[in-house]
Amino acid sequence: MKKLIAVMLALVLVLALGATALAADTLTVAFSQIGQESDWRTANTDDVKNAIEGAGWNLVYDDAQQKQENQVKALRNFITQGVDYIVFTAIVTTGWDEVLAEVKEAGIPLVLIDRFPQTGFADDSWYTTYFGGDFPEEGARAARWIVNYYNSLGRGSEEVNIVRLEGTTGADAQVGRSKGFDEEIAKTPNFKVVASQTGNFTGAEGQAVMESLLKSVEKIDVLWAENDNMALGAIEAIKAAGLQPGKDIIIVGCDAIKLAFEAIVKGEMNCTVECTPLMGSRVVEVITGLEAGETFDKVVHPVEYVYDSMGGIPYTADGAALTLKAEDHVSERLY
Ligand code: GZL
Repeated sequence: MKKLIAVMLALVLVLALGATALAADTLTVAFSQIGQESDWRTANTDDVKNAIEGAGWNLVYDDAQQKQENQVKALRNFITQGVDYIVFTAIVTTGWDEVLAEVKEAGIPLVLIDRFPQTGFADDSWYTTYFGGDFPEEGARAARWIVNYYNSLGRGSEEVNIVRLEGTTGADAQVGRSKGFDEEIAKTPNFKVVASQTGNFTGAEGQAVMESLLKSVEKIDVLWAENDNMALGAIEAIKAAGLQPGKDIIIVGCDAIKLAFEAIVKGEMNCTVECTPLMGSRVVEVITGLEAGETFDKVVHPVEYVYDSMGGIPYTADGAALTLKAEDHVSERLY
């Protein structure tokens, strides 16, 4: 009997050691996330976290609560913990050189998603690959849609006043969307941005800024909001001012979240430019590939569309891609 117990104890010990060894072999992937400012961000967080854990890897997650200094701290903590990979989206484009040099020095592969950090490094060896929206193109699509929408109504030569709610100042998505929009809308001088202010990608700030713009801007024909949450906040302000959003003021957003589709179906919004938050499968594909010695293109953008109330409005530079009707796709939206 004693012999049997000894054998069983030995077996348990071997299994326990084996399991520990397995856990030690399991990759540890760290994810530095910006915060929880929008529906897009929540969908992005959930999708990436679920994919990393779904791959059987250990996840080390940090929510920076919208503060760059918290992201810098998180990156340094990841280095100290000796994680195998870092997944990173930069709240703003500047201020990263020192800590990203430390990440490179530590030899931890950096997988960039969503917002791209600008650096002064001599080459692009400091990161493995970037996956995220083509922000200047997203801004240009919004501008093209506005002009083509007015043209479709035979009103393309009117003087059209546009107000803009910008995203978080200095964020890659804000800088790119504003630049892309401005360059495109400049081709039709009768369409003018008469006021532009940050709403920081949040519904509450978008509503507050729109309340103030409604008082200060004499004639507003179009609102271009650099994300849907700000557009939805602005819609509340427009209604409170006794105006009809989607009719008295044309509303264009960005992200293509389900709430925007529902607002378009309700007639309170007119268009949303897609920017997908679903990046988890790409993160797993990249890390799995890197583990197998693969390399990846440095910059990869997902295929994205534009949805509106009517369909058929051109939104690409070549005029080939046409908008899809939101009401035909609202049921399939995942976030
Ligand atoms: C875009 C992303 C932006 C979204 C906003 O890739 O960085 O940040 O458009 C989010 O909704 O807050």
